[in-house]
Amino acid sequence: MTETIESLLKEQQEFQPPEDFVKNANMNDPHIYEKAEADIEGFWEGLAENIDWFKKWDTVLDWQPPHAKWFNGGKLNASYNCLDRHVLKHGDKTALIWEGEMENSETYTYKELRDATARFAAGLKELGVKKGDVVTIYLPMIPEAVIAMLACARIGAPHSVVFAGFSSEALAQRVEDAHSRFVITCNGYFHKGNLIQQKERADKGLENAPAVEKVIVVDHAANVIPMKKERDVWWNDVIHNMDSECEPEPMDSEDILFIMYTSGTTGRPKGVVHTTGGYMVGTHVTSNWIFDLKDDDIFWCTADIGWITGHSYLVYGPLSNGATIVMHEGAPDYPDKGRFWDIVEKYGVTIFYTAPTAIRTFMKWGDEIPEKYDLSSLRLLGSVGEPINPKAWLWYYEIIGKSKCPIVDTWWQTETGMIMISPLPGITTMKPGTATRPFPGIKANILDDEGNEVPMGSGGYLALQNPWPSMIRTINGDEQRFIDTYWSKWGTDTYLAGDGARKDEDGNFWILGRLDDVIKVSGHRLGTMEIESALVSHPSVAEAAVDGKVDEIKGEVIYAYVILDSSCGDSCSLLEDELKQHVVDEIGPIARPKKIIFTEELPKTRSGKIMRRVLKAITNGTEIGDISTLQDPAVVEDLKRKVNEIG
Ligand code: 6R9
Repeated sequence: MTETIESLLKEQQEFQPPEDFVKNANMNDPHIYEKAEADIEGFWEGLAENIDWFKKWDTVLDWQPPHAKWFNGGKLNASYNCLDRHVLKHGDKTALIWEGEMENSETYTYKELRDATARFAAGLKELGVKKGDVVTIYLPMIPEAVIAMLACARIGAPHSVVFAGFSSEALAQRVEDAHSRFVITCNGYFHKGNLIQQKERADKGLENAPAVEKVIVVDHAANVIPMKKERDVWWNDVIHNMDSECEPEPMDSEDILFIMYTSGTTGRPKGVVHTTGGYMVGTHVTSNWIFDLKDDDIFWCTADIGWITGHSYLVYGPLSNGATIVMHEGAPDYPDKGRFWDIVEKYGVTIFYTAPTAIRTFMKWGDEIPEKYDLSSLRLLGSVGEPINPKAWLWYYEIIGKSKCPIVDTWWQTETGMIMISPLPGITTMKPGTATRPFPGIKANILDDEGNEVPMGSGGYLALQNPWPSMIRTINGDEQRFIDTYWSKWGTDTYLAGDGARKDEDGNFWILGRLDDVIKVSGHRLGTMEIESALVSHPSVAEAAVDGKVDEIKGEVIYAYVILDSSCGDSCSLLEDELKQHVVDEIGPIARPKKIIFTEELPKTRSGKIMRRVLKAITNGTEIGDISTLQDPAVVEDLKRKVNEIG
């Protein structure tokens, strides 16, 4: 009992950034918020000066809701900003420290990374990749992934990174949607000591993508693989004989830098389009102010480059700041549960950015693991991907940060490109569990269905009411979906984030989680309908409904309700495994349902729509509410009983 009270009191507790931190912070002017608000365009224009432009912009912002053009007329190159401009100043500074799964490592100075990038960029050109061609990158966490991204940026070929853990099917779908004729993959990689046959997986997917002309293969795991004549070429042969003088292509500010596929409310993932100038300005300044990057920092963002966090805060943001980044291939528990802290100690990591699901896992493993390591180099901690519960926040603060590192709880999305709500570590009073307040220049609010601000403390829809430089420009090939998804609830000038939130009396934003059919499993964003379409593609499944169940460690786990074509009788448990595997094959291991519940009926309205609200209550054992509009209210009791039985 006393422990509960104590922890409740702690949750109310406020934490001030340490004095030293405040004094030296890159941004410590508490009036920055009002200053930005007084002249938002001027604010962003000033920040754009931190990026090197081959030609300055004509206009800061051209806003025709919901279409924004930032720094229009300006010309720049993202790879130049991440590499060349630092080489001019300190080419020998370490840019990238790569720590492999097998405890092997590599480092690249800025000059080495620039040269490797330019060489590969020249090789891409030689293969026929032209400005505007989308290049799909299907690589694990290896240096070549960063080099490939930057090489694409260098020649103006938008990249589309597909998470290496995604299945063949998922790869094929994304390659096709992006009309990508070039794919970069590797022969294999290791995950927890097991060899993953990446090329085999890519080949299988590419059977369904005949338009692909070239597949570049990194030899990472030395496993022998078949190479398809004419189509496949080794990375080393691509760079062979190339010199490192491939000039960065001057890109228009609004030219596409990359496409990133993410989950939405339909079965089909959407290709979020980001452009060059605004994205670079946004990720540069947020890296600088929120992560307080200094010349001697060692910055480790644990996100995979297959997600937006890996794009913005492993690659573009920190490298455009000339920082030293750590990239880790592998899992936090391989070869043992101290792996992350071992890396922090080994490289003297100063800034560490990870997800709440990882923090909760470390917490479960016990304090004695991190306590074995010297974590004294750490000076700032970050969290991203889902709400961090106060208990996990406090653990992170005390056990990892030794009560001396500010924590930045950063709320943002694939679509926003950059962090939107977060403490500024040299200014903000922290409260465990809240991402605190919008970044200067960002206008966030909590609205009701009609678009009115909700009373203080009430829950509502999180909305963004100003354009920002790194905002999504469109959904690849589906402009209507772009408008319908984000800009239709209240009008084309207000962005619907999809999250619920509330604001407290200090103006802090508390994110309550998604209000749509998106779920977050271990910080990975998945669409319930994506998993449903995977399930119904199995010959025995007639219908499926998927839901997220709240989970202490993973945030949410997947519950799938399945109606079969015919009864599975005694072989239900066999089929359960088969269906789980089927989802893994269709999407990837991150989408594996935790439980499959076989049923005869789903909670549907009379018009046949699944009532998600009711399903959510069944899955989570919460108050069901009004079910009078259900076709067959008896199904609720039946499903509740089944869910109860499996615990
Ligand atoms: C960066 C990223 C976006 C969704 C977002 C929200 C959740 C992210 C959060 C958070 C609470 C935070 N989310 N950060 N919720 N607190 N600090 O995760 O992008 O994969 O597109 O997911 O993640 O629900 O809407 P993405």
